[in-house]
Amino acid sequence: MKIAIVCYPTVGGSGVVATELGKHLARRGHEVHFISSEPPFRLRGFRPNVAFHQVDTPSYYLFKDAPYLLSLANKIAEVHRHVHLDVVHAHYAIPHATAAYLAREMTAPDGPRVVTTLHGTDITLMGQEPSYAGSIAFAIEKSDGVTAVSEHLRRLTVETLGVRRPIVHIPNFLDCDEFRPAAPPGLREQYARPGERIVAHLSNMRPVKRVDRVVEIFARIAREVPARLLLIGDGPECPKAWQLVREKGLTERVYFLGNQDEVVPLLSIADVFLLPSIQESFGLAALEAMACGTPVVASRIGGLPEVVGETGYLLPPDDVDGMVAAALRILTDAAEHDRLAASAVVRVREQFCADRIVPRYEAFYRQVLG
Ligand code: GMT
Repeated sequence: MKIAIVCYPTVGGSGVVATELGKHLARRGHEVHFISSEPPFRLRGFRPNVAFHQVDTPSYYLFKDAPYLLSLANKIAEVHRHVHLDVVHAHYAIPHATAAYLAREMTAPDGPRVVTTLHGTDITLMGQEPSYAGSIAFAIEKSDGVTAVSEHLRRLTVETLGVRRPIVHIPNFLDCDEFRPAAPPGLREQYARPGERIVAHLSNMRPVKRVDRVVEIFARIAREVPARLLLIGDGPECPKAWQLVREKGLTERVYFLGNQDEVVPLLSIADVFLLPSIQESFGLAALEAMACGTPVVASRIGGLPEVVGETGYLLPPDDVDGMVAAALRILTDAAEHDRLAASAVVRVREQFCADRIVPRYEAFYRQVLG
């Protein structure tokens, strides 16, 4: 098939999943066309069967913001006219599903089929905004096929946006050859002294991730056991976290590592992974930690129970005491740590590897193509 993948290029789960899907589809012999404002951050180097098409957004003094939606729709239509796409797969509904819909109408009657994957805040935050809700619901309804990354998100979309077209649940996935426990020799010693425990958090540091709470939980853990915190990622909440770390006198114990291309080594040296988000439709970072053999302590919200299952501890998002206690249990009881770590690796391998999930997208495209 000839498949266009439309996604955000920035660090964030939806862009990561879209990029990995495109890479795997290309490896399986499909012709893949990424369409975005920049090359997606996990799409590096030359890959057979992969092309990247950059969307230009010329500005004009009348525009407050350049109309990306129009340029994107135009680019999808242009690519289609040239290569005859079978499917345009929009990752994250806003504005990608609308652009794909416009492109299909612009190239009717031979336009590509539109598949939209809902990732989370496109429904849970932006989708609830009165200024966006109607047009988002419309674009979802007009897609030829819609998927959601968790059962929770699928249900929520039907309930809150009143979408009537069937939405298929296809979970996120990982490349299990890459995501596995792999701690490079000597790396742990770079971050922790012998006997110290390592706590990790990975996110794009948006308010929903509650990075301040990560620091708070860590501060309480560090009172009980010698420990270090790895904060992986960057985003608007970072300055707040820096400040909190200084206020709590933890500067020597917390590493702000920023965005990292390769997270497997860092996740593999961690003893526990914290994700106390307010919302999480899936929680790809938790899945990545699990794959690296790191037990998760996270909020029992959204799609996280579907991801973590019984392999970690899930608590109400406000239950800081509970999260501290759960993390301490993992950090002080080696048998409990090892039991959770082993079951997390098995769960990822049995349910969330690319070789299980990518064929489900292929089958879905075929179904949509009739
Ligand atoms: O957090 C965001 O708003 C970013 C968004 C994204 O585009 O990466 O994250 C959502 O999609 C990820 C990939 O499917 C999920 O793993 C995240 O749980 C989801 N974020 C939220 O629901 C808050």
